[in-house]
Amino acid sequence: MYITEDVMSYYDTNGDDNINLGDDIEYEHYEILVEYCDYNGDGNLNMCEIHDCVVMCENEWRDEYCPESEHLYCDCPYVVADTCDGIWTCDDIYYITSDVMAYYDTNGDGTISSSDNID
Ligand SMILES: [Ca+2]
Ligand SMILES: [Ca+2]
Ligand SMILES: [Ca+2]
Repeated sequence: MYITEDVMSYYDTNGDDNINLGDDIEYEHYEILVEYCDYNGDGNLNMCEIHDCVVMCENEWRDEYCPESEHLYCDCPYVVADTCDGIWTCDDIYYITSDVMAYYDTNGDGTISSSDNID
């Protein structure tokens, strides 16, 4: 995680959490990063792409120097701002689920059933 943040703070010079040509980055570096890390091919490198890229590098390193070690899998710990309005994140769904349950599960047994007091 710290490595990812170092990479971001180094290359993301305008602080929008994406690495692209709007940043003060040498074109050669940008090209290399995009070639290896731009998984969705949009020419931007966001926090999760950098994160996955660092994980991939770690796994390549393991293949070479510690082939006995299993590959590392890490979910991206960063929230990447999505450009589409109105989408829900897993956190949103969690809170909405809690709200729905609190509203309909009137006897608090963790299920919504005919024994609850629903209109
Ligand atoms: Ca940027
Ligand atoms: Ca991308
Ligand atoms: Ca219930």
